[in-house]
Amino acid sequence: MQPKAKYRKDYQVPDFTVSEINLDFQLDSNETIVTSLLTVVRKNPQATQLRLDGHSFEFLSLKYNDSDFKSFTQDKNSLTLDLSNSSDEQFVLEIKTKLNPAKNTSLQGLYQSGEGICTQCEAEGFRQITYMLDRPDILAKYTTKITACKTQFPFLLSNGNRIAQGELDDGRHWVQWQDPYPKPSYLFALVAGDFDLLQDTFVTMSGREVALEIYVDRGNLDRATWAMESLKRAMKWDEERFGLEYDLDIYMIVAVDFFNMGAMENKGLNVFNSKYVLANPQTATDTDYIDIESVIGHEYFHNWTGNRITCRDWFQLSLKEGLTVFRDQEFTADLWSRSVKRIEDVRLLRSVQFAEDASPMAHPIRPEKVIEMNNFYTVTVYEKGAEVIRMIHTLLGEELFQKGMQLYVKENDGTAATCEDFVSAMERASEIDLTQFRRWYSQSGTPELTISDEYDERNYVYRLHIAQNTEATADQLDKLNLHIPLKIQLYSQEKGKKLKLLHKSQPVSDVLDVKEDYQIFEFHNVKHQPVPALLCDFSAPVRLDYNYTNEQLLVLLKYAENDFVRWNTMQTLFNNELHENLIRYQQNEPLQLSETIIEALKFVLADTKDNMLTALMLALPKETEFAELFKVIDPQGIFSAHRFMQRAIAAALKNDLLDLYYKNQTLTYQVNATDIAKRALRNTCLSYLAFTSQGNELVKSHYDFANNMTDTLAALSLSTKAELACRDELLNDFEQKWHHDGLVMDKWFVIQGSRPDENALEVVQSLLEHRSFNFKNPNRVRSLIGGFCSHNPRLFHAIDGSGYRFLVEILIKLNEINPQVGSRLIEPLIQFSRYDNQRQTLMRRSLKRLLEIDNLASDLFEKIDKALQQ
Ligand code: B3K
Ligand code: ZN
Repeated sequence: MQPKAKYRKDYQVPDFTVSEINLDFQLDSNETIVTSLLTVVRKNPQATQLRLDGHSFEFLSLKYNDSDFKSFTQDKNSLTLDLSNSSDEQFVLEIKTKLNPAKNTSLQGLYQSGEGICTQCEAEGFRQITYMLDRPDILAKYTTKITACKTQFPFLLSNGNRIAQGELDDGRHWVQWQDPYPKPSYLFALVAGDFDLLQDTFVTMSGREVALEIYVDRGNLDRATWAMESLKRAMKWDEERFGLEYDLDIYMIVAVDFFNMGAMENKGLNVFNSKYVLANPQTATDTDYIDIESVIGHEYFHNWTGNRITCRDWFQLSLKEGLTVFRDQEFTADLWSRSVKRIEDVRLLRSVQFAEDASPMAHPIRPEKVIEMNNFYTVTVYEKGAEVIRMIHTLLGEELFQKGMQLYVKENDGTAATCEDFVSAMERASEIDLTQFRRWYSQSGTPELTISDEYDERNYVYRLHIAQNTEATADQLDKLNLHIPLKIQLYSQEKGKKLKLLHKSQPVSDVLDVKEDYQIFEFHNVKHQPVPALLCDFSAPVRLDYNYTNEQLLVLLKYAENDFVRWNTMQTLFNNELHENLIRYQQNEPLQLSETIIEALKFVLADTKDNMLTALMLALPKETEFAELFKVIDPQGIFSAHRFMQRAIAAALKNDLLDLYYKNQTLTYQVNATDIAKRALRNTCLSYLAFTSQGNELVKSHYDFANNMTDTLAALSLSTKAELACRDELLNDFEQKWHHDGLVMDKWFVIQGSRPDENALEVVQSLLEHRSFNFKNPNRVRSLIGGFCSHNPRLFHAIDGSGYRFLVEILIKLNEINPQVGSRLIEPLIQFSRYDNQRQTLMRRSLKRLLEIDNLASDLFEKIDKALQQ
């Protein structure tokens, strides 16, 4: 039987709700007994059937107001009570179930992670614990009692406040928790285990003291301090920027090793992938530090945007995710560098989200149709969702945006809301019409702006001709015009001076409201033909087509005030150059490096104002970023053009690069903006130098003298990328030092997966047996297998089909163990329409093989089915 799709348009107000839940867990790794007391309220007096969701447990018993109850039917995923003989407006159900956490490899519901036990209920994991109206618009008050062996599970945690605890004669103990805030079942959490505990406090803006607790595996206490500092920064920032204060007396974070995603915002008890908690200079890179802070912030910010105000149904997921990503982006931007953060976010959006829009999985940020909800925790819902919020912010400005936020919170606190509730609050608070803007919620695809300009030198008039178009996507053929905020600047050709934007003689906004399929914007009193900087700060998630000359690009690179524009200009120069070389490669002509690129890079290297920006501007776009510019991707050609550019730039600028490399040493390791920037710049220089005759010597000594993971990893990764003589020695050394630590080994596995030498697949296959590898751990699987399938495009797409066959074997296994992880890994395979016919045939064949698996999980089915229907 094929899994059934749900549609947004079919939403119905529930007939029943649950006002209170009293849970009792008799916890044991192999046999846990759950007793759930549900206070059910009949909201529709006519309703006689109560359907509860539930699967993957053993059902023991059901009582209705204390009496055994037999009028029900069951199927694989639900239990339906026949209530035609009762007219109670309110009643209590008692449901008993039996679970086996140790056998639950899906990592949803209640499962064992290492020696501990924890839960993951979003989106629909609660129904793997007990029967429940498992939908986000059912808000109930939870009381949870956990009883378990005291030596095995000294800590027993759940949401809210600890209200009672005690010991039993048989060596077990119990703790009871109560969460005063009604919440949907997906925010329920339970954790039991033996941990080291880091404690601190935070005093909120109204003067309340909150206990902060971070639980980590024993021995890891020194790796939790950064997370704690990050949490305090997040709490303070949310008060200062959004006026939002924490509402419980305790905030707990638990780090676990087995986790399907990054982290989970359960009320008062966040469960985190240990990757986003643990850090010290020996084990974590600068990027890890920043990522940890951002994920800690993200989950914390959910307390308001997600928990206090949750989603009416899962189609509204972007209501909480897009908004919370926007908030975490702003948090990082305010604490570190706004432009650097913007550049990084745009890189992700353009490479991964644009690719999703072009794939069979294309969907609007508020999807219309879903088979497996877990498949919709996507870059579209999250990152494009955040871009949509950012556009509202651009249109309204900070002050009106915050006014809109306050109204949104006031109107929706304690409820399950919709995206429309949010937009409507923004609209009413600002009195800015967002009617057309709302289409961003319902329309998928990446819009393209085609821009040309004309200069009327007699009348000093400059005109921009702007056309918008969104191509059909897999899910939606007809596209409407969007309201696109296009931020621009004009620069003078000679001195690169920024010009005032005037209409008649009145100043006009630098944000153009693009709304039609074709519009002309006119600027007056422009004395010379200007150079336009378009889409400053990436003011909308669109592709831009304007035919810049090299001279214009050099003006923007040198003089634009907007950092994003300058970085983006360098990207354009790189992309043009890569493109030309790709064509030369495909036509069997010798590849070459232009004078323009050298001039641009020399300028960048000489600019010492902002090391981090210099590092970002210096780096070539990744192969996967470059690939996104093409309808049909040539992985071998892209690899070769990329490789050529790396070598040619290194050869042409060796002395400048060496000079910067030596100038930017950091002696002690500190996590601050200055030092992070120095390391980034130095390692970017090394990424070119590795490809020179001195490469081996430099990389080897970089590795030997590194006193932190950022530098160690830079060297290790370059030794494989540039296939240096020291490669195997460094890889072995790292393995010897870290094989006991899975998190650190993930870095090594990614490097192995993405190694460019021809036998990479063989290596990856043999590493499936490595002592640090564990097929049941999502982090390991993503590092090694994801490293190969997503970060090694040339070899994954090997023309003999070996990469595809490998992924099929892996997915067959993951379908049994953990389909959610499998469904992430399958992405490169469903994007077959982006490749040549020969590869397409092989990829389709692989998908068809998968479709034949018995018991194909809905996660994989949904993606494969969509892909093959193209
Ligand atoms: N809300 C969770 C993600 C849940 C994913 C379920 N498959 C983490 C987050 O976005 O904060
Ligand atoms: Zn989130």
